[in-house]
Amino acid sequence: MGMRIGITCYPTYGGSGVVATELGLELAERGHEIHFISYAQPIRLTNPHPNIHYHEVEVSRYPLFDYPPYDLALATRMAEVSELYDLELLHVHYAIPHSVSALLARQMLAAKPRGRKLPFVTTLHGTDITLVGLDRSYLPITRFSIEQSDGVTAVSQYLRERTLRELDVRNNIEVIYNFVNCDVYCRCQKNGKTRDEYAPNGERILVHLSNFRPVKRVTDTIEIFDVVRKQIPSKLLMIGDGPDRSRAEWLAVQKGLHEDVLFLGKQEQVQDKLGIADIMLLPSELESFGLAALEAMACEVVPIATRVGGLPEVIEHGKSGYLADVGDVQAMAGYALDLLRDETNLRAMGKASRASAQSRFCSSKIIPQYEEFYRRVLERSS
Ligand code: GMT
Repeated sequence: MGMRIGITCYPTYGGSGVVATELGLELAERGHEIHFISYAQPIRLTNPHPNIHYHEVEVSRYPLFDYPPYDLALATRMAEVSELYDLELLHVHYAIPHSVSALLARQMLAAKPRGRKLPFVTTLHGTDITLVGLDRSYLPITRFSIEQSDGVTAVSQYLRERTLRELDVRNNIEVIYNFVNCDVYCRCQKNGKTRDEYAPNGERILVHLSNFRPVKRVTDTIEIFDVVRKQIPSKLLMIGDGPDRSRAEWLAVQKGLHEDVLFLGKQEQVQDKLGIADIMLLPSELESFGLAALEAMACEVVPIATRVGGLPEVIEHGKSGYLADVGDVQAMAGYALDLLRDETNLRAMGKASRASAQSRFCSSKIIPQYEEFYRRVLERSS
């Protein structure tokens, strides 16, 4: 029996919004009625689906509001949509401010004459805890809204433990890993540019995918590529955009790499680009999970990443990719060179990466865990 679920996330580019959108799409496919409630249509919500609805949150701008109160407008819309469409549950991605808005919406409906229940689930993604949640000005309300949630999930064991330790919250936090649709993410590129268009002379293709925030250390990506390209003809595809893009662009120019580093900006169909690459570089300072690495693995692209956060839960060093210390550009370049010099090993490891993604993180494995989790939350709050 399908459930009626409201989903709120940051709709722009970023891992949490991607996970929330893909989750909504997968749930809709499985017969649930999904209502996205946000200030813009989630970016990966491109194809219409009869079970998917989108409700925009309008934020009034009065001269008095130096800071328009989005969280209040969101709470109001959450309560309204839940009443209008008889939603059973809200699922918010990223604690701040979404879980606070969901808490308000739950209270608004409970205060109605016939008191209606609207439980909510919060999924923690990473920077909502590691950066924002630990900012003193946000910490008490983040802790409060997590504790008030009817269910809490984290995208890795690392994030679960760190939240329990540093926020000292009293709830159970269940780990439900991020997932990838292994039918869509594969080495079966149909619509995108072919390999020859980016690498016309048979060069190797390395790829980086992120929101170019400082935590991603995008300049390390350029440094690694500089070492690799000195030895092996290759191209680097930089997918995404964000605050550190121009630093990376300048570095590529300074190092004389600008013809081989291709900044593609934000892309809608990342699987088309991943499906033609050989290696993914993810030299982040921290990743609670590292969705980009998982998407690459599903496309038989070997990830070379840092040994931080939840990445060791996703990548098995030496089997489905490589891990190095943060900032160890030489080690990461060394792993890339070893792989690129040996085509047989490169392809074998690419296949091992996909096999690992398929066996542990395919949507067909993870989505039922969310369904089960929702059912338990609904049962508890009925
Ligand atoms: O990585 C970012 O800067 C975006 C951020 C987000 O919330 O959109 O990503 C976090 O959530 C992703 C999806 O669960 C994880 O795969 C990323 O590892 C995590 N980012 C960090 O922990 C830095």
